[in-house]
Amino acid sequence: MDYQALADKIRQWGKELGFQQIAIADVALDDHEQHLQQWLAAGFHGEMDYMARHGSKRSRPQELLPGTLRVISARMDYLPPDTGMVDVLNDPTKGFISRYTLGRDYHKLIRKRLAQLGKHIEAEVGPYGYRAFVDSAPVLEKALAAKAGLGWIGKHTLLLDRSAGSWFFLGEIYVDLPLPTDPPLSGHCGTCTACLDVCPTQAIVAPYQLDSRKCISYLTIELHGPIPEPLRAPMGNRVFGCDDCQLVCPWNRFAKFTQEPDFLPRHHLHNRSLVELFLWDEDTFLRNTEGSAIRRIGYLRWLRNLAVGLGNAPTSAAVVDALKTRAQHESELVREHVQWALQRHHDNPRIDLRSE
Ligand code: B12
Ligand code: SF4
Repeated sequence: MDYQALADKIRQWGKELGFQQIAIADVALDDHEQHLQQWLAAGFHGEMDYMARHGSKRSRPQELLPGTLRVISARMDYLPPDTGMVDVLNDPTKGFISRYTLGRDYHKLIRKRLAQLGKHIEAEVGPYGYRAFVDSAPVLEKALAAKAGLGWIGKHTLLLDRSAGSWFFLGEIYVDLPLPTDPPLSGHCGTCTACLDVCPTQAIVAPYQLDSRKCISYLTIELHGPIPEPLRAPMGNRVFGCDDCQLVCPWNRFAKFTQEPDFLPRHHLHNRSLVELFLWDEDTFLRNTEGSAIRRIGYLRWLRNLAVGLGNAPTSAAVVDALKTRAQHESELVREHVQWALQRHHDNPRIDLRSE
């Protein structure tokens, strides 16, 4: 079997399936395994028990899928053409939703395409051992992609490439084929610390080290209970995920727009006022988030996040009235965040300076 020719075909099929880049690595992740263990030992995973649960399976692909020799990593860009996202972030009356969730949930779409790629390979080589993943199993996706040369891990801990920036998803196929591997890239963060400096909650505690417990993405998506009070004010109007460390990264000037219509922002999620989003009843929430990753957090955590956003919004009758509609909410989680927000408007009313 000419594995070099097969690797070239895999790249070509990948492009035809809508991936911007495909690259191949072996399965030795020794350095990353050490980093992962240190990260877990420091407790930086917070409540994400699944990050610690699988022993060494996450850093040893051959333990997750016995027989695995190579990992094919794939990149799919999700940056939507400019839709005034920065304006939304800078408008404290609006709810900021991070770019990766404005469109359809990426998991299904990418997994389906990877499964198709797996089938193409099968048609060429006959039955072989493989499995496709998109953030769906204990897989060290960034480390594998970095090893394959899809980019380097930046100081904000995301995978980053000189010509692609970081606005992309990763997915991979574990295979038992001895394909030729691609070389890793060297890092190009240099002395830049823009992502560390901009992070509203100082979650990037040192270059390449993220304390998830402080990251707004974790607080709004992964955390189940109350958001620690000292972190609520710095969250501003970020109600689902956070993009600040990517928005400020100079390499993202070179990022390309997505070619996937499914990743384009949906009108009922993007550029909406916090008040409007907060007043959705549960049926409206379920309807408007159908097919979106936002649905995964459920209605109560959605209200929790929005209550924090409203607590940080300029004081107005509309904001206070909206909060009051949920002051007696049956959920303690929601009630407590609403109380916090109302108290802020009571103790420290804020004027919207933009309208002066
Ligand atoms: C857990 C998780 C999170 C957590 C923790 C993030 C993190 N840094 O790990 C939280 C909830 C905070 C999160 C947030 C986000 N996430 Co997330 N997340 C994951 C997940 C499930 C696992 C990541 C992981 O393995 N973490 C473990 C720790 C140890 O990784 P780490 O801190 O990066 O450390 C590694 C390296 O940096 C290196 N390292 C550590 N120390 C050092 C020191 C030096 C000197 C060096 C050189 C290297 C090094 O070794 C470690 C092991 O590889 C992956 C999917 C997957 N299965 O891989 C998606 C994933 C990383 N997330 C993704 C996205 C899009 C996001 C958000 C942008 C979403 C948003 N807009 O809100 C934010 C970005 C926040 C940020 N700055 O990272 C994408 C990233 C794509 C990309 N371009 O890199 C992924 C790959 C999902 C996907 N399939 O596309 N996420
Ligand atoms: S996603 Fe936001 S909160 Fe998390 S590290 Fe980046 S800038 Fe900080």
